[in-house]
Amino acid sequence: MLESYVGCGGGAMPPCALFMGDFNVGKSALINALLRRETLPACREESRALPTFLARAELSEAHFAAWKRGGEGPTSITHEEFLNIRRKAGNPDGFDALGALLPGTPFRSLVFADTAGMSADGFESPRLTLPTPRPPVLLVVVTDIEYWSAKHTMDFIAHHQQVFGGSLLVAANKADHLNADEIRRLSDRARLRMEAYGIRPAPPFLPLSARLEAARGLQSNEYRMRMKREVRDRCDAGFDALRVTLYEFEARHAAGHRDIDFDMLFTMPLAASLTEMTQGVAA
Ligand SMILES: Nc1nc2c(ncn2[C@@H]2O[C@H](COP(=O)(O)OP(=O)(O)OP(=O)(O)O)[C@@H](O)[C@H]2O)c(=O)[nH]1
Ligand SMILES: [Mg+2]
Repeated sequence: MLESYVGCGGGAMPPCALFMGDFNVGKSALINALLRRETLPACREESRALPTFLARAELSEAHFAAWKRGGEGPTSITHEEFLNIRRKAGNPDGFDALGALLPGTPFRSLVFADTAGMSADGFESPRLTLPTPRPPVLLVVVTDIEYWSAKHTMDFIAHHQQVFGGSLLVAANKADHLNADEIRRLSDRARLRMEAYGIRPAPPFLPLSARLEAARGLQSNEYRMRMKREVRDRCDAGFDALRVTLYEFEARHAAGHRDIDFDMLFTMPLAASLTEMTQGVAA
């Protein structure tokens, strides 16, 4: 069970699910699948993603904003500008973070935070520190299930298990690349491997597939149809476990906070921690 927080500011801070992991493992694709819309670019090309915060808002259409530390506050932008700023050359104003307020997404008050791939540009082993009192943040460590036990990933999990006090899970994505036996074998061994590495208690390890999930609601999707039933079932079960964990985390921390706006997104303590971490590594 994931630990609950104490002293999270009288419920004023919205709970947040933070997605971190290597470049190209599917962080953005997972968030898109969870929110059931293609808000974030998910592509093979390496992105220099600024920390990006997404939340639900009672609006008639999606709104996007960019933010600069020490600047005048959020700048309203279009979705196209939002996508462009995520490319390095598309950010001449030097924004530090991006935000999206989306109508009708499944999570009422959980903020989603997307981050840059860790192995990009020497961004190899970031260490995130959280302010005190610890804000309600659940860290989703996203990995490619085939390479999940690489040393830098184990180090990353071991370090952040301490920082997040157990509010951490491993999303082992791209399980659609494996057969059912391989998925089962890797999942069975994951706990032992982490414990042997000194990660105790081992966090939940969820084999899943953002790609299969994105196609789940679609009738007769070719990619899902091609997949062996057992693989599909295991990936769906892993994704359901992720979704349920996020809903539970949201329910535990959502009480009493007000509607989310851009000012709130960009002034969350987590936003400062993430921009400092990103800039510290880039410097
Ligand atoms: N087969 C398969 N491909 C996936 C899956 N999830 C993501 N991908 C693909 O993997 C590539 C990277 O996905 P992204 O979501 O952009 O990965 P990311 O971790 O956000 O990448 P960066 O932001 O560059 O660090 C894209 O081509 C996705 O279509 C999956 O579950 N299965
Ligand atoms: Mg991404």
